[in-house]
Amino acid sequence: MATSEPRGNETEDGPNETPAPAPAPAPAPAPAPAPAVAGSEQYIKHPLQNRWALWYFKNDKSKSWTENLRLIAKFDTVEDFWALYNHIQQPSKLGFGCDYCLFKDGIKPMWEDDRNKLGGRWLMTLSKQQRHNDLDRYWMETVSCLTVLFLRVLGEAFKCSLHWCSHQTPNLPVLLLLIGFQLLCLIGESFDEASEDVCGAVVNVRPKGDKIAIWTGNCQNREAIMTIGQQYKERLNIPGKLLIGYQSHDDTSSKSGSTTKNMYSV
Ligand code: MGP
Repeated sequence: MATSEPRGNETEDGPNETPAPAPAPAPAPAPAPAPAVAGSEQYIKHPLQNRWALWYFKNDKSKSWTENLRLIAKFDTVEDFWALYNHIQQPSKLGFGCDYCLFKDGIKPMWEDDRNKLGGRWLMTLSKQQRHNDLDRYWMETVSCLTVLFLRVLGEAFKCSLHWCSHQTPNLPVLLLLIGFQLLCLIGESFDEASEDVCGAVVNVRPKGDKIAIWTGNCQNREAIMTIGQQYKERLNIPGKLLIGYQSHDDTSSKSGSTTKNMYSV
């Protein structure tokens, strides 16, 4: 797994500018499953059904939007996901204007990609207060919803994380993440067949309020989109009366005002 590391600290005025992560070297093709060593024992990494790519966007005004987008790492095992997740800054620590994008390998996190261009996104807009209260948790939940394939290897992944805990003395953040993961596994629901439609997810850190979105591949696939939206909302525990909207990328990219009309809402 190749990684580089967004770092930043928050001040009272909001997150600082963060140094851009170093460009990621091309990741080696992943043997699945790959043997790994834990202490004196060998164990097998637990493969996901998709390989995922994590991207980082830093808003440098001297560069184009595309140039500001960098690949951080790819992963296709549960273990590599957690290694990466533990290594990078949580969204609430990123600077304003920064994004994380987690997309299936082969799909670039942009409207123009063939797998996105007919699609759209379920968009959650957060209040400024929610940066402290909800942002990191929502992103964690989003990522876990997205990599539904974790849930297909649920039993194995669960056993694996327990095994890992019992053979390591993990630091507190790792331990908390593992506990969180195990809880998510236990309560997890998947998007089922609709997960095929999922392309990725994006978190935007913005002074006006942060945003988290799940991108899907075809805004005409009403059934899949509604399934994803309903399960996502349940997963995040969003109250029923609070609507979230789905907007096509076409509408978003051609909008003239500050809002885009919703094609669907749940
Ligand atoms: P944004 O980063 O998605 O949201 O888009 P932000 O910063 O909250 O702005 P707002 O317009 O939603 O209020 C900001 C700008 O980044 C867009 O207006 C585009 O210029 C550019 N941009 C964003 N995306 C997702 C893309 C993309 O996929 N492709 C290209 N070419 N530009 C994009």
